[in-house]
Order: sequence, then C-alpha cells, then structure tokens
Amino acid sequence: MTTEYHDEVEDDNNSFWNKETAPVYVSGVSMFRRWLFPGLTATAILLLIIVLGATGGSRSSWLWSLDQKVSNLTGSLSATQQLAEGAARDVHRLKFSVESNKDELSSVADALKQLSVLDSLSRTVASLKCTIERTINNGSLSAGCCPLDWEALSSSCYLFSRTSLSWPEARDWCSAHGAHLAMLTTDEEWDFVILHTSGTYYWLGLTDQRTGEWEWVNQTPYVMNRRRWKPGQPDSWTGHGVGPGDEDCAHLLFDGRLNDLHCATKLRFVCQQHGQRG
Ligand code: MBG
Ligand code: CA
Repeated sequence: MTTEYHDEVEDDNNSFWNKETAPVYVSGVSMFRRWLFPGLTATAILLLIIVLGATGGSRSSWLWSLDQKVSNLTGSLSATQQLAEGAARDVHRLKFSVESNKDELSSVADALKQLSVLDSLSRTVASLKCTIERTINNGSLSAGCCPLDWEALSSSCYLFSRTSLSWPEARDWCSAHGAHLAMLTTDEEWDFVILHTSGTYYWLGLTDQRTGEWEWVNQTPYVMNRRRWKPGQPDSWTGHGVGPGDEDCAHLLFDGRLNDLHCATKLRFVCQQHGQRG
C-alpha cells in the first residue's frame, strides 16, 4: 500500500493569515460618524493643552513677580534693619553723652538758681535801700526809687491798685500821680504785670473809644496781637446794660488775657511810672 503523500493543500479561503475581510461598503455618513469621536477627543486634548499652557504661563509670571516682590521686601527689610541698628547706636551714644553731661547740667542749674536768688536778693536790697532813704528823708523819694507800694521793673514803677474805678477815673488817678494807665509793649512787661494781676480784673491803658481803633492811652497805635486776647474778644458787646455805647476799654481777665468792657465799669487798674526804680 502506497501511501501517497501530498502536501495538504490549504484552502486559501479558510486560511487565518490570508483571510481578507470581506469588502464592506462604507457610506460618507458612517465615515463621518467613525471619525467624529476621535476628532472631538483630539480637539479637546489640544484645547486642554493650550489652556493649561496659557494658565501655566500666567501662573509662572505671577510667581515670578511674587518672587521679585519677596526679594524687594527682603532688600528693604535689611536696609531698615541697618537703619535701626544705626539709630540704636546713635541713641546709645546720645545716652552716654547725656549721662556724661548730666553732672555739668545740674551744676549749671544750681548756678542759675543761685543767680536768680541773687537777683531777687538785689531787688530786695534796692527796695530796702529806698525804704530806708524814704524814712531818713521824711517820705520824700530818692532818685531811682519807686514810691511806697509801687513795684519796680527795669526803670519803671507799677502800681496795682486795691480800689476800683471806671476807666476814665483810673486814667485820671494815674495821671495825678505822675504816671499813666499801663502800656505793655515787651513780653517782659506783660509777664511781670500778669504775675501781679492774676485772679482779678485790672484796667490797662488800652482803648478804642477815641477813633474806633485800639490805641494806648498816650494815643500811640496798638498793634493787634490775638494771642493776648481771650478768643472771641474784643467783641464791642452792647448787651452789657451798663450805659449807652459798646465796650471800648480793655482789661486783664483772671488769666491775664484781654477783654473789652464798657468803660464805665469799675475795676482795679495798673499805673505805670517811668524813670524810677526801687
Ligand atoms: C463776657 C465779656 C463781655 C462780653 C460778653 C459777650 C463772658 O464774657 O466779659 O465783655 O464780651 O462776654 O457775651
Ligand atoms: Ca468784650
């Protein structure tokens, strides 16, 4: 028996490897459907990449500017720190210098105190001298002395009255005693008079009765200085009920500031006499 060998002829049609798909008819619509999903996905991915890129870019520029700000702040901080250290060194130096000058300052203060005690002593001595001379001369005034009860400042004498008169009466009283109602021009005079008048009203030689402009009693013009007046004064008030007219005469209030009042009002007054001292 012969075994007939022959290659087994494969059926091409059944071969797995050579199997061809049966031609399928594809219409335009189904082509479109087939590529629609992948196309959309690809577009979405592309958009996502663009958006992420853009936000990533702005985020990195924001981070960069933040970094700049932090580094600027660090710079300012270190400059401030240096300044603070410099200031601390200055304060330390100043403290040292103040401490080392403290002793000198306190000895200067002691010297000043002694000077003011000396000054007051010399006034007292001068006044005593005048009193003694007045007694020796049976009440007549020595050269350079103030009358009894008058106070000396520089080369003037001042009387701070205990009685009250209207402004014209006070003017005439001072005049009859070789003086005039006080005219205060220097700060030293203001301070001296205010020291002696505080707590009581006193007439000064200041009025606007003659011309409507404020002037001193010897008719020299007064230069308005609001600092010397109580706020709101002078106000030429007419509601005083004292008599006809408004307020034309100036007086010192309790605290040494000025107010205008009706000239018929009776007040204490300050006379000033020149050329003598006590
Ligand atoms: C008074 C003054 C007076 C007048 C008045 C006006 C409370 O002070 O003495 O002169 O100015 O005020 O109200
Ligand atoms: Ca007034």
